[in-house]
This record gives sequence, C-alpha cells and structure tokens, in this order.
Amino acid sequence: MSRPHTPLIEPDEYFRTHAAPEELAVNEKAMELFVAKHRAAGRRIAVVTSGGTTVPLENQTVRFIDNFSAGTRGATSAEYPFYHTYFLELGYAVIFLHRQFSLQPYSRHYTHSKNCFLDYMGLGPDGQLTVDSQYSQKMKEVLTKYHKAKQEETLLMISFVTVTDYLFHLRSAAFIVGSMGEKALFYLAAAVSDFFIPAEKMVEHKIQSDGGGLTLTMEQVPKVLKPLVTKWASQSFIISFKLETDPEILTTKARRALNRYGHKVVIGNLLTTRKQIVWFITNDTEETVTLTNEQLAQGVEIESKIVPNLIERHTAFIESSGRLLSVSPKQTNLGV
Ligand code: PAZ
Repeated sequence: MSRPHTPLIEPDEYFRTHAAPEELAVNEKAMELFVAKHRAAGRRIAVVTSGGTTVPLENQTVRFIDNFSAGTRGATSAEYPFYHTYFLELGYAVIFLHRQFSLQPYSRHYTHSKNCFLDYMGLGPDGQLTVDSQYSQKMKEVLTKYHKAKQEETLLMISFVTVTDYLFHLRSAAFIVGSMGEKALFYLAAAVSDFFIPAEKMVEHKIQSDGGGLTLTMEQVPKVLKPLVTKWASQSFIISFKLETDPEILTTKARRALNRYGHKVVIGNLLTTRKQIVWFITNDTEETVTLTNEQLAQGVEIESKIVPNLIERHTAFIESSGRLLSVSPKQTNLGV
C-alpha cells in the first residue's frame, strides 16, 4: 500500500466544492421542527450518529468502499435515554443520524439478527397470528418503548449513505441542534470513512474491467470535528468515538483527538472487544467500562453503562455552564 501525500482539504473548501444531498433541505426542516417542539417541552436533545459511510468510486455509482459498522452501538445507545424512568424525567429527545438500512433503535432486536423475527411467530389453529410465548414478554417490552417514543415523537430518524451525505447532515444537525447550547449532546458513534475521492476527481461512468487492474488515489476526508466543536455547536456537549485494532495505540490516539479538537469526551474501543470494554478519556481522567463474560452471556449491553455515565457528565456540564454564566463577566473574562 502506498501513501501518496495529498493536501488535507479544509472543511469549508469541502462544503464549497461538493453538492449537498438532495434530501438535505427536507431533513433540515424536520430537524428544525423537532428542535422547536422539544425545546418548548424543556427536553435535552441528543444527536446520535450511527453506522458506516460509503465512499463511491464513480459519480453514477456502481461500486463503493464501505466499512464493517452495523450501527449496533448507535442504535442501542439511542434507546437507553428512554429505558430508565429517571432519564425520561430528564427528558432527552434523539435525532438518530444513521446509515440507511443499518440497525435502528427498537427494530434492531428483530432485524439483522441470527434469529429472524419470523421465527418468533406462528399461526394458531384458527389461522390467527401468534407470538411464541418464550419471546412475547421481551417483544411486549420493546413494543411498549417503541410506541412511547413514537407517541411522544422523541425520536427523529435521518439517514445517510455516502460520506458526503453524512458530512452535510452532521453540519446541518450541528447548526440546528447546537442552537440548544449546553442542552444539546452529540454522540458521534458513526464509523466515518477517513478517505474518499473528491467529486471533481471521480469518473462519471462505471469503471471498466477490460483495462487491467485498478489503482485508486484517495484523499483524506476533512476533519469536521474541529469546526463542530469550535464553531457549529461550540456550547454543546460533544462525545466522539475512536476505534482502533492495535491496543498499543488506542488511548494515545484517543487523547490526541481530545487535545486536537477540544471536546469533552473521547470513547476508545477496539474492534474485537468493542461490545465488552470501552475507555472514557477526558482532559484529566481515564476510566474503563467493562462487562464480565457472565454479563455478556446474559445479554447485558455495554451501552447500558455508557449512556448513564455520559448523561451524568452532561448534567454536570450543564450545571457548570449555568454557574459560569451566573458569575459576572469580569470574573470569567467571557466578556458577555
Ligand atoms: O456500529 P458498531 O456497533 O458495529 O461499531 C461501533 C463503532 C466501533 C463504529 C463505534 O463504537 C466507534 O468507535 N465509532 C467511531 C469509529 C472511528 O471513527 O474511529
């Protein structure tokens, strides 16, 4: 593998030179209405990103590069703010910015699963649809939570496919939800491609196979975490994830991201153990969250520990922002 040196495209230039996805305006409107409704209800808003992005090789795309992410982390996490009474009282509404056809909150229990949901059902003697009794309790619980989220309209689903779709939607979500200030939380669990082919360098038509092998030159995807943290949603609580395969570099890379972008928390995880262990890295702390083998076997999900931990941190962040604002400008040098 050769690594040609290509200059890093700045986010502003990227957005200037790439066409916004067609559905962006409609999705922006939906996000604006969602934020207005939940702001009025006094809720906090979490933007949860989930799943992988594709990198097209042709403008009229036949082939693309993808990654492993199924969206388990994001879909599972998006459910947890509704799981526990005290979170409901805290009241989060969630914008679930996810890869099309990846796992989704609630339905994830019955899709992409080794046990197809059709195996949970049967037909009674009178031809009526039945649910196998061993699955019905769990199905009822999931259905109740799903109905509640639908009824209260606390879950907005927005999908993306390509890395360009993702970047435009993230920027819009940041502008719109960032207007909630410290009451907004960004949970960036999507596995976003690091490399892409810029629009003007992409061929229009299907790459032909009669010309021999294929060598691709890809450029680095712009690092949008910087403007997200410093400009688009600078008052909000931002958490990014860092995935590695080499345990030797994980926490160093996570800490580097924190220093480089200046947000609140980086959650580090390794490809092979991501469902059992994660590392919370902040400016001055490092905490490991683990599940035992028994917990894993019982079906405990690590997100049930990640989300409450983050909500506590978010609450402390909101409280400390309130304290900061109630101190006079002279004392804080904020000049406001
Ligand atoms: O989607 P999934 O549950 O299979 O995987 C989750 C994850 C590993 C993509 C996520 O935890 C993560 O680390 N996202 C950020 C990846 C990165 O950009 O480093």
